[in-house]
Amino acid sequence: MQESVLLNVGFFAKSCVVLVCLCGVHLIVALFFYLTVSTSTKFYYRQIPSDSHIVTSQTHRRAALDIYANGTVETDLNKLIYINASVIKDDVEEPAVLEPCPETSPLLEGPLQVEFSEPVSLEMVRKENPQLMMGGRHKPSDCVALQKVALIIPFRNRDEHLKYWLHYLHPILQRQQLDYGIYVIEQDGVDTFNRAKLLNVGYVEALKEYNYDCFIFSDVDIIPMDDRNTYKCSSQPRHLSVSMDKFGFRLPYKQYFGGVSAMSKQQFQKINGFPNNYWGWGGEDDDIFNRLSFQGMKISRPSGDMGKCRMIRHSRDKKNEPNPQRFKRITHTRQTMNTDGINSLKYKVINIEKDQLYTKITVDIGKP
Ligand code: UDH
Ligand code: NGS
Repeated sequence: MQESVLLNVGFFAKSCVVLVCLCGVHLIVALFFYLTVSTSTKFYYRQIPSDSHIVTSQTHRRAALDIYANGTVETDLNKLIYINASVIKDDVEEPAVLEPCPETSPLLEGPLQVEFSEPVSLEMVRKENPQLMMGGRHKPSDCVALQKVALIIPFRNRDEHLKYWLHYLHPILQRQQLDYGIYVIEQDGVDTFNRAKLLNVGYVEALKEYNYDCFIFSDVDIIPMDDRNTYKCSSQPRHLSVSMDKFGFRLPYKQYFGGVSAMSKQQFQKINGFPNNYWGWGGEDDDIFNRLSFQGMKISRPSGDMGKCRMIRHSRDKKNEPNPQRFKRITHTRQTMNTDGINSLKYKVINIEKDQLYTKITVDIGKP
């Protein structure tokens, strides 16, 4: 009898040990899964690039969960963008969904101090803008930009001006919440300069890289003095440098369209781009104005207050002397615009340089 009681106690004790062991194993397994999942969540968040779009709306997260699994997916769907990471688990993963940016950016500061007395270096500008992607590209991280904007700069031997332009413009364009890229189009060789042809090249080359819908054509020496002068396109072609210091902060004449202008892809195509045959200084901007008005478009402009800008003082460049043919040419725009433009553009790309701050494309555009 005593023996059987002892046997029963022994059996009971053993059962308890087994039970405790089972609980332990269960705990370890639970702990293992908990740790694995939380680590993968942390990993997921680390994997999101700095420029991707992180989201808060729970409804949109659910929608994205239903639609995508595995891999990075970026698509425009009902104006929302979904970016998913590897493993999707409804209660763990939070796919990124973005809403469109507001019509007016909340980041704007208004009037800005612009001066050119302190020297700037490219290294310094790179450090000021660590968030840029190669080629001088950027887009907002918390909303979908309303426009994809290519900024085209005609260029030769103006490195000092380019540094100031990049120093001032990158922060402004980011505050304006644009999805943008900077294209410096450099004329190769020493022949007569041709601003409008370089701008045509910039349009074509930028479109090879990304589906831009808006093009800003900017001289390298003009800096806006107010970030409310948004570098984007409107329903009509837009002139942005309307109130320059060198003209006493006024338009020099009503049809003036030089300096900085903005045109959508459709507007640019409608006028067959810019003329290719204005070699040397002057007249090409008047020809562009003529093209736009012959196609029934009107110029839109910011107010004189918001449109204030500064030009970096400089002397006339070599091989950009006033073009003696310019007055005659602008009287023939109607006859020439359908055959001289983007449809007749010929050039040869010599080099493409990708910097953090810009894409520089050196081109042979021939000579007069
Ligand atoms: N550009 C160059 N290199 C050149 C010529 C022109 O990069 O050799 C580009 C540059 O982006 C410049 C734009 O073309 O901003 C327009 O050329 P511009 O600055 O020569 O034209 P602007 O009308 O000046 O601004 C004309 C000469 C002014 C002489 C004033 C003398 N006091
Ligand atoms: C006009 C030129 C434009 C030029 C504008 C401003 O006379 O190309 O002056 O020039 N048109 C002709 O010559 C036909 S500026 O004062 O900026 O040098 O943009």
